[in-house]
Amino acid sequence: MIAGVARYKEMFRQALRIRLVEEKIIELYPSDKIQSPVHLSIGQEAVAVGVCEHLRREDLVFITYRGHAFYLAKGGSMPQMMAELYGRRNGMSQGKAGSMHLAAPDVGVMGASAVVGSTISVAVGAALAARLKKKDQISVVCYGDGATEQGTYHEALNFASLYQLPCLFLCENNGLAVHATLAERQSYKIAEHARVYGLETIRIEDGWDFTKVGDVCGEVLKAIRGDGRPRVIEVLTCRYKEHVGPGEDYAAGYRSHAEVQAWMAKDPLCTDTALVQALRPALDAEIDEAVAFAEAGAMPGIDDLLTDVL
Ligand SMILES: Cc1ncc(C[n+]2csc(CCOP(=O)(O)OP(=O)(O)O)c2C)c(N)n1
Ligand SMILES: [Mg+2]
Repeated sequence: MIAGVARYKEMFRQALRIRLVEEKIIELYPSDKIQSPVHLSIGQEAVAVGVCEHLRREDLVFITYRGHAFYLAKGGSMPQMMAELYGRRNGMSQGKAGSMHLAAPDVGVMGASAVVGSTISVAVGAALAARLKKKDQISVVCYGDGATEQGTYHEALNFASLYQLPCLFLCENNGLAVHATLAERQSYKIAEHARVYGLETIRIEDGWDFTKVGDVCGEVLKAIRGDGRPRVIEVLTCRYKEHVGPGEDYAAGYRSHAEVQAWMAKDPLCTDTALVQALRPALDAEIDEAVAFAEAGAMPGIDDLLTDVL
């Protein structure tokens, strides 16, 4: 693994790549070319970049509707993602899945769902399959703080702990479920509570710090590969944009602009402007190519309506 300044730059590049793709989505959105609701990861990129630094191609990730960052960090094709958002035939699911259901099984992105918490038990099933087939493979499931309020989350943690399955439960805690804050919703602390199931848990407070997230994920994944037992990582993070859509929603009154600005003041993608300038031209060129690929794609026709459905 690369270290020091080279590692910082590479992780920064990956996080910036994701942010710039989403900023392009924001720019394109008013044109109505994107045929899909979008839940942007802007502000949360360090989580995906940190964990994917230590994942192998054969490791599996199960993600959420806020999935652009994980899809790209795990190696999903950017042009095919963009074409998918455009609803075109050359999209990764021929335009039928949209932004909320990204998948790229060839690189281990096993899929996402709009139903909160619904990929958690699927990830545990995949970890059980890996155990039974004696595969050296970890299932990583990423979910939001809101998903921990679902029954399936608790069933999955209990089952994975009981059968000691090679699974990493990775909670992206942005403190919000749509417009509801943690204080309004939860009587428990996520990491502390997961210990009830006998799982080792770690909480990372500096979720903007991709190298720190990478360091912790590296240690935890090494431990899972070593003994095949499940673990939990909770990362505090910050969603900069509205819950769904390309805009901001401070007018909704559930949080202040100052709160988000305090987070941005620590975020290297906002503060290290020299490195942004240096990396931007190559990334912009890659993103422009992805957009051109999407725009060149054919729209599905009536004949496509029932293909790949069953
Ligand atoms: C089972 C289910 N209940 C409710 C919803 C409506 N809903 C969509 S997103 C969301 C918030 C989820 O919050 P969290 O898990 O923290 O993820 P975040 O959006 O913050 O990334 C809710 C309640 C849903 N999609 N599925
Ligand atoms: Mg949340």
